[in-house]
Amino acid sequence: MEQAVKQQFENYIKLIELKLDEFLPVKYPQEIWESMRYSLLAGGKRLRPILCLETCKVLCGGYEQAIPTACAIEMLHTQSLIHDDLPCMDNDDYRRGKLTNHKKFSESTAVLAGDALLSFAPQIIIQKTPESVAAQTVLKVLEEFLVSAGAEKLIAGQVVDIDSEGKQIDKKTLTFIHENKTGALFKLSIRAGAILGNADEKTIQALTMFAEKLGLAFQIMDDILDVTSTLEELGKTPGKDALEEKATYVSLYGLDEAKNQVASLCGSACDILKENNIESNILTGIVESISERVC
Ligand code: GRG
Repeated sequence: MEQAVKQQFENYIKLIELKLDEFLPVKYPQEIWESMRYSLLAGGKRLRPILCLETCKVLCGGYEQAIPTACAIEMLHTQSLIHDDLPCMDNDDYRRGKLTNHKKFSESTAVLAGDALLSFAPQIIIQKTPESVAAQTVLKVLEEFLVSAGAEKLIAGQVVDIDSEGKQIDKKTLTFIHENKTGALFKLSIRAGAILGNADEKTIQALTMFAEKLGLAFQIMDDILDVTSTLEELGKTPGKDALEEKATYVSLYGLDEAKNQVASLCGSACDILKENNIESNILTGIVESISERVC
């Protein structure tokens, strides 16, 4: 990746960290706010908020109006990680290179920290989106956010994922899990950025297709890295999928075919941008960083 694009990424990350810190102060009772902040400010690639801000910027020249939504999406993502790591779900000790929330605090605090982030996030969209954004637009973004977080998307993916542990599942079921468990938040990030950037319906559709390819490529890459990486590289425990007898793209298709699929999805994602004259070094940089990680 070119130095100038790397710098743009770093600028986005700095801005997102700053705003997350500002939007989530410590209040009474201190422990719950500290545990929310512990996981939210623990690092992470900040891919979803960057996608939201950059999509908005590429469409209307600025991203100020998308900052609260981008931060709210990172809160939702962090909530899903806290709950996913709980003993009753994936039972993980490490996340983002640190102890998981329930290991650092307690199981009850981790459940409540996730719940609190989930209800705090839409509050941020409502309270912090600039008044210059039409109420109708804010409502549309809120609807996208709530549907993505709910039983039709994120929760649906997680339920089928948990239910599939130790079972032989077909490729259609695996795609359903990936599209909802991971894809939903990529789609939300990009669609919300497009809505806040006042995109027309055709552009929103094109970006939705782009998000679908990107989200699937990202999850397949996550499956690949689970078998090829270390705890230090991942910031979380590798090898969990095999241990829990989870069907993944690697177990169903094999490592080489999984890599081929990432390359093909990344190629299609870039084509969608080109065909729709959407020029963004950041969006193509994200696609490239996914395909490069598996090569
Ligand atoms: C919304 C109420 C509610 C519940 C959520 C627990 C759950 C239901 C869903 C789990 C979803 C999940 C953990 C999906 C995995 C997605 C994934 C590949 C995460 C890793 O993303 P990265 O690599 O992480 O972007 P960082 O730490 O860099 O942000």
